[in-house]
Amino acid sequence: MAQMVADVLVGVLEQIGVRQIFGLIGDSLNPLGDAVRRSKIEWIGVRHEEGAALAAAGQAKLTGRLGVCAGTTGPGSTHLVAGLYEAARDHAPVLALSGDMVTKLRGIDYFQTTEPDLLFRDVSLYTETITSAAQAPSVIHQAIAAAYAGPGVAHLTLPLDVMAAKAEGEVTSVATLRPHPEFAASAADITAIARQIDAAANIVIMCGNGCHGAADELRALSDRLKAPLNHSFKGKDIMPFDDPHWMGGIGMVGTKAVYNAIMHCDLLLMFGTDYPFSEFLPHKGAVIQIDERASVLGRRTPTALGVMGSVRPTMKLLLDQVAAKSDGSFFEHVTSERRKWDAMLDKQADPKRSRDRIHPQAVARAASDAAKRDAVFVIDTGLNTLWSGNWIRQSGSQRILASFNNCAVGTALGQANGIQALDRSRQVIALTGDGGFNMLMGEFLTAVHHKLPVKVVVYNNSSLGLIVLEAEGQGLPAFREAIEFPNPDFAAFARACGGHGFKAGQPDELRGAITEAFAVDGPAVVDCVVAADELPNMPHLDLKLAGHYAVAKIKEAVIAATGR
Ligand SMILES: Cc1ncc(C[n+]2csc(CCOP(=O)(O)OP(=O)(O)O)c2C)c(N)n1
Ligand SMILES: [Mg+2]
Repeated sequence: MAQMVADVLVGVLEQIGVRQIFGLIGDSLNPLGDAVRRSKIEWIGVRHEEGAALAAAGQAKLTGRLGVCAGTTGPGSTHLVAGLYEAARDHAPVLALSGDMVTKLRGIDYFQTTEPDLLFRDVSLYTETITSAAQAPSVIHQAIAAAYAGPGVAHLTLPLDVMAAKAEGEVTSVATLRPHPEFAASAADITAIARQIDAAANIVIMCGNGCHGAADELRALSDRLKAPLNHSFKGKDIMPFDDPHWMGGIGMVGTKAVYNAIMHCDLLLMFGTDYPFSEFLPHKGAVIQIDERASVLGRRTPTALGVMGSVRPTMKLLLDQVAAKSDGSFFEHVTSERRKWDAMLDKQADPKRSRDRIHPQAVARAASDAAKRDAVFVIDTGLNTLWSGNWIRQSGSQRILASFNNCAVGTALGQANGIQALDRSRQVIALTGDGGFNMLMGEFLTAVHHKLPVKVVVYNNSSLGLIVLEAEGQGLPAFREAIEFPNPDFAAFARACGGHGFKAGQPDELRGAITEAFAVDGPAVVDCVVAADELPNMPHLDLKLAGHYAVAKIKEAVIAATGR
């Protein structure tokens, strides 16, 4: 059979190591589907295209390699868009494919008309329609190159007639389509960093996503400088929770020990992080930032020195130049503060804390304790982010992903499905609020259908819990009618889908339910009914915010008494 343009596209994806395409087939995607059917690539049919985009994003975020998703003409592709922000905001390379009607029907308000290149404009670094067989190879190459260069989302519109047309040539320069290699900072920059480090007393090192793979160098630098290490949420999984250098996170997924250390240090080294919340960054003292991305240098807090480079090779060179410090008192102080904070976390997570209700911290801790040493955790958005983010005790070989910069509810299961498809023997655990699970619970059917044994832990508080806190933080009473909702029996739902379902309604059921769910062969849901009134820890609470909570509480009391 003569090659179609669709075969050219699938052929290059196969060559660069893409193993799955996540999508929902339909009219204009049929030539693509046919080419996939004849290839080594697995087609993973989802229940909602947002699930396809999330799966591709999850893969790309975990591996740094291209994830691919597809939606058909019009509505099939509009459904992709929301999920693609997960890849766009977390800068992960994804190729999104939109099927489209035959070219002769464009521009006349035909059935299912959209303008995909316009629709995908904001979420994509590159978007183009393939308009002819002759143009296809170079545009396909350019799209994948753009996704890797960002990294981010590239999008192609695929008109049905062009995809089914006879191919005119293959994609060339395939070897150029790969993640970019690490590079060290310049010698002059390294000398400048070393000079400032040598002149500073109390130093803190903040480790972001760019520090993955650099744990040994980070420990060596921490020892040399007597500098505590802390991490952004994206960096939490780099080291085991009990590594003595690793003092915990910053901000709401963070510890008071780290907040105080950052506020009182003389020099903060920001390595591979674009941590966005400036209020948790130093108000005084100096900052040096090292990152591969020139555009992130200096944009979150006043920065004395911004250096372009990848963390690992830059640190290797830096270790040859910086002098050892002898005063360990700052490090020891932060260590003792961190121990106190950890003891407080342990107390809050104790399943015996209340006899009649499960505290959400205990859910996170139970999942963490039951997880395999190389498990992948995928965390959803809401109050549950804080429970999972603060109470998981990572092993150092586990991975932790979340909707980091997109902060979108309903994203964990879809991403978990994509990650699980990469290796069905690895344990993948999605931790989600009930609001988040309800949003895309149909993607549990995708897991069952494609034998993706994801484990889903649901924090069931019958509420969009974080919104209570957000409203009160703005001095507004919580709008209960908008925030609270009834849930189905999630365990029964899981069984009805063909998966396994477990429920923990009382503290003494929690560990058993989670352990059993993690042990079963195949996808499982654990419905954990948790206390809805639990408040997260605030490593930093200013007077203005405290005042807003107080005002909101008074308004809520008045509503309770008067009904208005
Ligand atoms: C897609 C999306 N819609 C709405 C929001 C705003 N939002 C942030 S957290 C949250 C509540 C999530 O509720 P749930 O999943 O039950 O988690 P909980 O806070 O109860 O743990 C909402 C609606 C968002 N971030 N993303
Ligand atoms: Mg909830």
